[in-house]
Amino acid sequence: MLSRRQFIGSSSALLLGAAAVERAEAQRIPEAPIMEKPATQPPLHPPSGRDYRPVVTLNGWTLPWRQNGDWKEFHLVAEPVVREMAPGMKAHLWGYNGQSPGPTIECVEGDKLRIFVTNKLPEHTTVHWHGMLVPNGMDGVGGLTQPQIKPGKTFVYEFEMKKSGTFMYHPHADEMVQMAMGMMGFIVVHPRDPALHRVDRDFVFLINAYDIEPGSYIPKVATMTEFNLWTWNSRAFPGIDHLAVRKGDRVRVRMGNLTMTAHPIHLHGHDFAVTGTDGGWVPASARWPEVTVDVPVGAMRAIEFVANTPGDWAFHCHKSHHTMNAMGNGIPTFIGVNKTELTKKIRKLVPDYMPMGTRGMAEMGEMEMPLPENTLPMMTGYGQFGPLEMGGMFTVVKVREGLAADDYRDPGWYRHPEGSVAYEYPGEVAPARRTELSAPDRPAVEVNVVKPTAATRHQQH
Ligand SMILES: [Cu+2]
Repeated sequence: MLSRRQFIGSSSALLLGAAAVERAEAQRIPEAPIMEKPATQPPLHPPSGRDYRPVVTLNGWTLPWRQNGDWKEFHLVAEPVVREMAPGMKAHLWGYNGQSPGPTIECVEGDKLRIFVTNKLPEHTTVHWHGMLVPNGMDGVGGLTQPQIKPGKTFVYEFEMKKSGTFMYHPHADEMVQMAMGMMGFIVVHPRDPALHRVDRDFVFLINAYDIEPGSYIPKVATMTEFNLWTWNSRAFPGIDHLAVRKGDRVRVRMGNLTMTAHPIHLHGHDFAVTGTDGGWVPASARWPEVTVDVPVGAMRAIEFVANTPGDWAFHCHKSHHTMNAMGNGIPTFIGVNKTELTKKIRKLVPDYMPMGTRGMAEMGEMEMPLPENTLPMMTGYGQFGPLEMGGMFTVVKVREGLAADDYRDPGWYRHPEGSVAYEYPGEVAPARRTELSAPDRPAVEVNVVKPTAATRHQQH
C-alpha cells in the first residue's frame, strides 16, 4: 500500500507529466535549422518584434526562431559535429545544430523565451544559461535543478529575459567532457530601447581550446592545461575570419572564455573600454582605457572602440603560446646550438634532414614541410609583406573607409598611403660602440667601501 507521502509524490509527478505532454502537443516543436559552413554568416535582422542591431558571430551564425503567441521559440539540438578548425584540419566535436560552438541566440530584454533542447549525443546532457537570471528549475544543472536529458529526449526551458547583456550557454552534465568536446554558445539580450548601448558593428565569439594530437580528430577530454589548439569559436588562425569595420564605426566585440586559463586579448592601433561583463553593463563612469583585456575563465568581456584609423590591425591573445598551433608543443630550444656536425651525421641516414631552430624559429613560418595528417603548422599564414608566423588566437581587424552598413566581406589587404610604411635604411650602419657618459653628465660620487673584516662582521651580529 502507498503511504500518503508516496501517493502525493507519484500523483503530482503524474499531473506534471500530463501537463507537460499537453503543452508540448499544443506547441509542436519548431524545426531545428543547422549550419555546416564555417564562414561568418551575415547578421540576422529581427523579422518581427522589437528592433535591434543584430550581432555578427565570428565564423558562426544566429539561430532563427519562431514567434508563438507571447513566446520566442528556439530549437537547439545537441549533437556530434565536424568542425573545420582551419583549412587542412577538421575536428570531430560535439556542438549544437551542426556546429561548435552552437548558434548565437538573440532576443530582447522582456522577451519570453521557450528553448527546446533535443539530445542527439550518445550520453545525457543539460543546458545551463550562464549569467542569466532564470527561475532555479530552469538553471540546467543536471541532478540539482532538473533530471538529465537522456539521449533521444527533448526538454523545454522557459524564461523571461530580465535584463539585457551577453550570456553563454553550455552543458552542466559531464561538464569536463562536454565542454572539452566544444559544447557552448552565446546568448545576446538586446536592450529594450535600441538607442541604448548602440554600436555600428557588434561581434561575438567564444574563446575555447582543444587538445587534438596531430593525425587524430577527437579532442583529449581529460587535458587540463596543455592544450595544443587555441581557438576562437573553434577556429584557429589562419581559419579565423577577419573583422571588417568601417572607419568611424563604433565597434563592440563580446568575448566569452570557456577554456581553462585566462586570455589577455590585445587590439592594435586603438584603445578601447570594457563596457560589459556577463554580469551586466559597466557604467560609463567606471570605464577606463585599455589596449588589452584579460578575459578570465568562465567570464565574458565586451569591449568598445571607435575605429578611427584605417589599416590592418592585429587582434590576438597576448599569451604568445596561444598564437601557435599544434606543432609548437614540446619542441626543444636550439637557439645558439651549432648543429653542423650533427647535421652531417644525420644526413648520412636521412638525406633531406633540415636542422631547425638554431637562429630562432621564424623559418618555420614559411617552411613547407609535409605535416602529419589533420593538423595545423605551428606558425603560418601570409600577409602582404610575408609570412605572419602566427597560429591559434589571432586575426585582423580591417578598418576601411566607406564600407556599407552590413558589409562584412574581407576587403583585402590595406593599401598604405605612400611613405607610411616602416622602411629599410639604405645607408651604412656604423658598428655599435659602448656609450660612456662624459663627466659633466654624471656627477662624481665618492663611494667608500669598507671591506668587512672579522671584526666588523662580528659587530653586525
Ligand atoms: Cu590566450
